[in-house]
Amino acid sequence: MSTDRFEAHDYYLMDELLTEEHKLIREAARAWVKKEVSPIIEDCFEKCDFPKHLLPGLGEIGAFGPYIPEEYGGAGLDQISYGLLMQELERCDSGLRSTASVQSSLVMYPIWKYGSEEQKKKFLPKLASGEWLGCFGLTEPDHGSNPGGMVTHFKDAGDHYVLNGAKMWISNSPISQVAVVWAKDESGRIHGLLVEQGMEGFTAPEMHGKHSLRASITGELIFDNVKVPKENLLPGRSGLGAPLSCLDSARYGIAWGAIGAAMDCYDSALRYAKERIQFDKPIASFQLIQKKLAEMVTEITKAQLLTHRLGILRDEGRATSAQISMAKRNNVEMAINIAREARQIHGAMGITSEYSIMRHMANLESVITYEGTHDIHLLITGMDVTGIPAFS
Ligand code: TGC
Ligand code: FAD
Repeated sequence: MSTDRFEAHDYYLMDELLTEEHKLIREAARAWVKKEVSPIIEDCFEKCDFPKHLLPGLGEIGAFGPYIPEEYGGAGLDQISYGLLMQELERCDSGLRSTASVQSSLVMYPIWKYGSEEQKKKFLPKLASGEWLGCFGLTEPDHGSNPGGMVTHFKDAGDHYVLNGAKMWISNSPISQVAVVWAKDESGRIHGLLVEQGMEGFTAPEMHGKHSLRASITGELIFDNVKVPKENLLPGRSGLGAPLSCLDSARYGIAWGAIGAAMDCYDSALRYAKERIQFDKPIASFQLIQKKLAEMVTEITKAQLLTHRLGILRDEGRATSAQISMAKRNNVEMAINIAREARQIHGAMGITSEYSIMRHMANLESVITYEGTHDIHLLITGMDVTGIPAFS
């Protein structure tokens, strides 16, 4: 078991941009993670075990639906607070942040934004407290980057809908009480349906064999003539823009989360470089090691500035999807590069579970793929600056 010796480094005095409330939220999350998660996370990763008992604690620190209004059980916080929470969770493990991202941005967000008042009252408070877990079904076996091509569909059968199809790579699906499922109606228009655990014909088998995000549970969603009550359709929005708008919120959280993973790798590398003696000197005294550390802190600082500004734009309702794509893409690549450099600084020790580096590195391979791959986000920026989509 590794010991959590994390210390945050604030090179550009970013804390001065935070309110007292922001700092309190961050410190509470940091303390909870250190006490409850750090001691068990390597073991969970090694055993591919999702630490389900942490769900109420995540609810208590406000990680489920931080920006959802308090009347629905959320914490009613701003976007910077949401980001800081995701940073602290991913500082420990991307899988932990994933659980919170999915619950907040991909399950609670669409119910809050597009759900009926009855749906909000039924689902949001239980999701906010962690009593219930939810998942988001967009990706299909043959439709990943191109969700608009989905084949999962439903038919109107009078007093209910009949849903058929399958989703794959769905975080939390095997243990979720509710799945937000995106499917086409008879005219081919995409809608969100709330499919509940126990509905006849609905199964969510776990997917095995992941070498990444092992402390997070991933599965399929299989619909075999599932009868979905009509009141379970999200009435507020249809079309591909509906699920993509949820991704905006989740991708924003990932941009902050990736900074957390990078901060952890940098902090570990800096400490190790000062403590490790070779050629009778700390390796931190060698120029090549200093180059790595200097570049790490530079890249983290740039990402912090980019992401803080994005948070302000989101709070003002001015952030564009393309700006979010830029931050997600930049920060995840930054974090994966830092994890690789930190691993080198740790020498052979870097591949062991004594340090979090290798786990972060493996996790970030999922993070750079989900919520839009690295190249899809590049194409989104390309489209934004040229006005020409190059997806197909
Ligand atoms: P396109 O024609 O560009 O757009 C279709 C409609 O959607 C609108 N739109 C958006 N609306 C809101 N937010 C966004 N970010 C939006 N992007 C596009 C667009 O304006 C249009 O509206 P309308 O009214 O004109 O119909 O769509 P396209 O089919 O060409 O695809 C564009 C593309 C490739 C960028 C998009 O499909 C995409 O982002 N693909 C990546 C798929 C993806 O990110 N999947 C993620 C699955 S969920 C997940 O990974 C969870 S991991 C969870 C975890 O564990 O943390
Ligand atoms: P593909 O779309 O097949 O892409 C393969 C490669 O082709 C990539 O490099 C991609 O960039 C490239 N490519 C594709 N299209 C283009 C193009 N037009 N131009 C250039 N290159 C292109 N999905 C959910 O719906 N819900 C979840 O909860 C969820 N959780 C996940 C958890 C994990 C651990 C993982 C790994 C994935 C999860 N996903 C989830 C799925 C994820 O969103 C998809 O894996 C992702 O969108 C990419 O789809 P794909 O894997 O099918 O890759």
